[in-house]
Amino acid sequence: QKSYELLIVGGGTGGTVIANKFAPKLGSGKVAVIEPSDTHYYQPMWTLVGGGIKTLEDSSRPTKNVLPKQCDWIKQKAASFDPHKCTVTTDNGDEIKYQYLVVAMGIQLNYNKIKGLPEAFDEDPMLTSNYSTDYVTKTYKALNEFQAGNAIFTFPNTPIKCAGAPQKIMYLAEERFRQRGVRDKATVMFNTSLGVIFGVKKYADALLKVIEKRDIKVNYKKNLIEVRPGKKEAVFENLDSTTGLGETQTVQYSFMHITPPMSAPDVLRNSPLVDQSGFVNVNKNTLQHVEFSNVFGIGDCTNVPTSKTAAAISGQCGVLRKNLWEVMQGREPEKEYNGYTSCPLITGYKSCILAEFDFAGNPLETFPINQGVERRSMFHMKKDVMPQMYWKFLLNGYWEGPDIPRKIMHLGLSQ
Ligand code: FAD
Ligand code: UQ1
Repeated sequence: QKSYELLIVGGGTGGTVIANKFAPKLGSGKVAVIEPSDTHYYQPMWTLVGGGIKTLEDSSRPTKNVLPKQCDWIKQKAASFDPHKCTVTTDNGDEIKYQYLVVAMGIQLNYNKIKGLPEAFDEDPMLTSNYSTDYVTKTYKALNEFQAGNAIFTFPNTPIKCAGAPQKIMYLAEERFRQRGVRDKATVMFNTSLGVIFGVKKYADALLKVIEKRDIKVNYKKNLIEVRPGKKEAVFENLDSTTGLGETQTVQYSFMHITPPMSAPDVLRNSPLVDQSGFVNVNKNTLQHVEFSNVFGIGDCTNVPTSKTAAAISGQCGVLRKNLWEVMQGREPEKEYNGYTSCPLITGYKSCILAEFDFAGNPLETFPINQGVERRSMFHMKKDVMPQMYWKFLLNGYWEGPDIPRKIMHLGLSQ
């Protein structure tokens, strides 16, 4: 049986950041990362891949190149957790013991919860999804083949990662249709399970203006439940109790971008680490597990009530670094996460609204300018600056969110 001082489960954004913060400090053989995938993806780039601005290769690096050399990479899937015995068992039956555990397994995509999926993706080239490496490269091809009819963009009835992504690709598509001269033959529609376009009012108001200007139709409380690629039909369930709850509606699609229902990973849901929602049950401020004090969680797999993004991980990783270190020294965790998260809401091939906010949904903007308007500068931030920040600084453990730059830039200014 192998044993580590720190075991990290999941080597995506959160797991890799934490490995890079602790492995050099604790030394060789002390830290292990359980991660089944050979490839690490910068998922925020997939919106741009779907829009034809970047390639899938641009968004990837070999896992071995992003993990620190001092850590052991266990190329397996975690299969079960026993936090009372401080062990994790992997798919091949190995039991690994830990002193401290960080869970960073991300969120699970459940395409199969929609009838007809995932098979329909193989049958119909006009069905796409930026959320998966299997389908993201279909998106731009389909946008270039689209001729006429309904272009539908969906938002599921579950928590998801990057709540802006389902509509960002819609704005790129709408502009691409205009560039290609097919816009007047297209009906662009956003069918969302939610009752609002975005959770923070300031940015929701800005997006509704964009939607009006671009002649996009928004249908609220509509949840995709079935796809029939042969007939090019999409079936939506009505979630609105005032207009026939549960009734279904069949809509013809020419093109459809699907954001799948998501959940905590099954392995976690069947473990003692989660709350009734299935997500890892941590203190939202300290990120320490509420029951097991030697366990922490970071990112999309936790029940921290903020929007699930890589930007949120930038806000969480410094808190986790400090608090885990305190606990390792026998002290209490003191640093508190404020819920910082961000969503660069791409609204076209040269524009972006950079939403940034905290737990309360109050805007927490880095730049001393109003970020609630479409800006070309923010598009370049998203396209050119953020990827560099991700690979060079965040993953390596050198970027702990924009708290300090925000304070500096706001010195002497309002806020
Ligand atoms: P991930 O980075 O998803 O990592 C989870 C890891 O756990 C994976 O490597 C996986 O292989 C591993 N894993 C899963 N199961 C197991 C197991 N059983 N055992 C071991 N390992 C396992 N964020 C932004 O900040 N800005 C954006 O603009 C943005 N846009 C996005 C657009 C799209 C289309 C998508 C899909 C995401 C976007 N995000 C964005 C969200 C961002 O990518 C995620 O929030 C972030 O990657 C979460 O990090 P994580 O470490 O929690 O999970
Ligand atoms: C961020 O730090 C981050 O992680 C690198 C992102 O992930 C892609 C983001 O989208 C954003 C917006 C931030 C925040 C950084 C700044 C400079 C506002």
